[in-house]
Amino acid sequence: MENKNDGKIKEFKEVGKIERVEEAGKVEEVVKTEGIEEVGEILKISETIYKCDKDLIEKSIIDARNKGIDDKYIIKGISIGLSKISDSISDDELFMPQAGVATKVVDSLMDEFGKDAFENNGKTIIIGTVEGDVHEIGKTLLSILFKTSGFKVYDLGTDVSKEEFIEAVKKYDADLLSLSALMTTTMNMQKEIIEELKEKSLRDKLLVMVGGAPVTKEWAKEIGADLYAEDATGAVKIAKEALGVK
Ligand code: B12
Repeated sequence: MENKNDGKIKEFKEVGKIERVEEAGKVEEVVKTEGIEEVGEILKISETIYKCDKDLIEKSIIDARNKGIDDKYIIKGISIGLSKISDSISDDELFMPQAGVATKVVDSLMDEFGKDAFENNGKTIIIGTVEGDVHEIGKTLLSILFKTSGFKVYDLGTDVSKEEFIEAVKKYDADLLSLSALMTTTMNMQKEIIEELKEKSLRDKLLVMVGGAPVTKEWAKEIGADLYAEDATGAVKIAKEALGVK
């Protein structure tokens, strides 16, 4: 298969404390306040993630650890790389199987980071793909980006029933419920879940966000969801705004 992705992160307008600007074919990295070594490692990790190569991703993270780089910088690299993947899928620059590889590798590494490595913005998100739907790549990408952005995340996986979502909302006292559906045949579950939340009087203090390839802003409005985003980076931004966190 042709590889559309050359592995180069071409432009970061503003990502955390690093600015990368491409001018006349030359990439300039403008470092605001981070130490030089950390920035180099952050960029290395983000680029291996964007290259979607399992071995390179693992190696870049192990290397950074061996150099004593703090996990919070490693997580920043992961976040930058996955955000770029999300943007590239939207722009049709990246093949889905590649995104699937990167997401799976990163997901399998997430448990290695201690709780203290993540920022904590005090808000809790429950995420899952709705019942009857096993598509997990976009949902997992979003789940990791929520985690690396400071949210406490409970990822219920795929093919999650209405009842399981409701139980989790109660159990974890969630601030936001994030429902992914990748098929026109399963989108309706998002509606059913919102109706069930209303019936169980759980709707008022909870924001519901819907998304997935067939989901539109109009659908979100029609079923009474609070939030919609087209892709994972947009979802993080919108969730932060809606919940009033930085
Ligand atoms: C990979 C894939 C599979 C894989 C899934 C592997 C896995 N572990 O996830 C496998 C092979 C298992 C599969 C199975 C099936 N698939 Co499929 N699959 C796809 C495919 C090619 C890519 C999906 C994907 O991973 N995209 C990459 C990720 C990153 O993108 P994404 O999921 O869209 O997520 C982004 C956004 O949508 C958004 N997002 C996602 N979730 C959420 C949630 C929220 C809250 C927000 C805000 C945003 C958000 O952010 C993400 C990143 O930016 C799509 C085609 C397509 N172009 O979408 C078909 C597709 C979704 N599949 C389809 C079908 C029909 C099936 C099957 C029924 C096929 C079959 N006959 O068996 C089964 C269904 C199984 C089931 N019960 O779910 C159809 C659905 C058609 C429809 N009815 O709408 C599609 C559209 C293909 C097609 N053109 O026909 N599939």
